[in-house]
Amino acid sequence: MQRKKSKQIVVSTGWRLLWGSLWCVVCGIGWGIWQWNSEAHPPRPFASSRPASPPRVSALAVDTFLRGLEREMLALSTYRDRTGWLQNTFITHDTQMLAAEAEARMMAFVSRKIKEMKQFDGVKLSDVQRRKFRIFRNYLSLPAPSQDHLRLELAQIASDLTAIYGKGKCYMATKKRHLDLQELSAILAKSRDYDEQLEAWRCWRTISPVMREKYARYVELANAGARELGAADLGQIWRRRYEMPTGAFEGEVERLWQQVKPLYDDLHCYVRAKLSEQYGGQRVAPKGKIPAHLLGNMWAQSWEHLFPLVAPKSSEKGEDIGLLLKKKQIDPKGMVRIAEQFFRSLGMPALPKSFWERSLFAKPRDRSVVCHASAWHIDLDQDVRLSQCIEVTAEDFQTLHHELGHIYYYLAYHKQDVLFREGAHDGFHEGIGDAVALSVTPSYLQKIGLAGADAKKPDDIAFLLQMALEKVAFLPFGRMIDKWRWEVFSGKVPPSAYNKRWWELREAYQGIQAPLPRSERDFDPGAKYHIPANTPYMRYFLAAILQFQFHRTLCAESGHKGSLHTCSNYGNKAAGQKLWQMLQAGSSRPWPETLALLTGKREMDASAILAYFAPLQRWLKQQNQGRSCGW
Ligand code: X8Z
Ligand code: ZN
Repeated sequence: MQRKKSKQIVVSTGWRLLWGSLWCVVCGIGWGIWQWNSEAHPPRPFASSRPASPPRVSALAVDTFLRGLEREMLALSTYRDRTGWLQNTFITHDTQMLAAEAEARMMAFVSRKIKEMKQFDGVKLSDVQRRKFRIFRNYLSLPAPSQDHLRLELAQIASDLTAIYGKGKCYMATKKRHLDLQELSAILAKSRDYDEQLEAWRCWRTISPVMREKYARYVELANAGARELGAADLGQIWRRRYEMPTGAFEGEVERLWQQVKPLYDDLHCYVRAKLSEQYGGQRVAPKGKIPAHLLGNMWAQSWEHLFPLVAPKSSEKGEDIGLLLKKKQIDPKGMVRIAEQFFRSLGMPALPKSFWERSLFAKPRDRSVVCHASAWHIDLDQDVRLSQCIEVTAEDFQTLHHELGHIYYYLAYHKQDVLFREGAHDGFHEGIGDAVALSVTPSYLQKIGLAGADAKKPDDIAFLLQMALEKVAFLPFGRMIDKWRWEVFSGKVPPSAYNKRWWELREAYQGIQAPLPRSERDFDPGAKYHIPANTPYMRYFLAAILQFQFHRTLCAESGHKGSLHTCSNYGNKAAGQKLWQMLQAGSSRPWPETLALLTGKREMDASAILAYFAPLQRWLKQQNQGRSCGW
């Protein structure tokens, strides 16, 4: 996640920081080695033939090394994030080059430091030192080979892929013009015209075939980088971050997936039946997979836009938050203020002034930007920013809370040592804002005056169905993306099978299918942001589970009685205090400890999401009676 300023200043400040910190770190290391030498090999008057004793390095030498490393890392990551922010909010040839160079510098630094760390092999380290070494080894999501030209090539490819996605536009013949992702998404969300939706779906997938070759090369290079770090491939680096024995993390993910799969199956069965009624059994086979373009979302990853189509006819459906916001003439910035107010009601601080000055809240008309929402921690201190092309919709209101979750995490852990300024694991980071947004209930909307006192509240089932379309529908998608990537990184899936395997997994996990023939001339994974952007995805699956665990704990802290889905922690300082305490810990301890700090339990566990949706699941089972579920 990353950050701005005028180009001139970015470059000059960046170089100053770089040189300054390089100098300091060189001092630090020099001093560290000197210490090591003088302790392990005290001057001896006569040569001895005794076998060398294992190196003994003082804790101080390691601390000195780490302090230097963290200082330099801070400077480099700040520069990397400033150039990254620039590219993200202004995609041009030059910003791409700048971002790629800064990334390459960061990569070079990591390679160099990891080599230097070898001087401490066999040395007894403290828990904190060992933890910092481990975090640093797995720090990069994109480690590069140590040869300069390969490193630059990889950074360049990564930057190109992001830019191709960010600039993506395609021609829709029926509209006689080029459309971007936001416009195409709006068609999928609102249209009920099979062919129009199909055209929008197909159109977006024409932006990604050009990525295919670059992606295959990126996999080769990143794997080479990963192997230099002692991993079998890049997927292993990503999994190592969860601090579990090799293989155990995959088992953990599968365990969680099996816990929630029956709930997904019930939802799938119900939604398929409704779509079959809408589009006819020829187009949506009552026992088959659902065509991927009919679920209201470009990737069929969440289905909330289907709510009007699948909601029980006689139920009270409640108010659409997007309409409420529009009625009150609340603009994008106003939406951010409402979300900020929620976090403040939990006792958290106001967002810094610079956040309001430097963030991107709306899509600029005059330049290409990456519209996919992101939260940035530019200087790992108070320079936090949001980049989001906010539209006044319920979906973007939800996303805003998600992003502010990242930003409050940044603000909470900024006093930790640099290497601990991270989430307990990345699923925590993704789950905080979502956990808070679970408190955006109909009662809360009334309480803050967004909905009038006389506003209609949705029935429990309608409310839960709306939530399930967003949260439960997401689960298999969250599960399969990195299953695909891990297989690609391990070589199990070669470039010649990229698209085939992608659709096999989509079919198996989500029970959806491509509505048109696909081939290896296509590269459908590239049409999902996180693939070209190299953002690991398992984090979102974990977050989808964890957020309910967090919510359940905070509701207990607030003294909530009754069903979980009616709980809102708005204004509850005790709950906020507990949450803040967990956020402050950053990644300073193993995540099970941090999880226990909040929830009292060391395991991720799907029982909270199942409890939340239990009334809906009972209802879905009734509705599905007589239907043949599964695909
Ligand atoms: O990418 C995001 C956030 C930024 S971290 C907007 N999400 C995933 C996605 O859009 O695919 C949030 C939910 C899943
Ligand atoms: Zn996020």
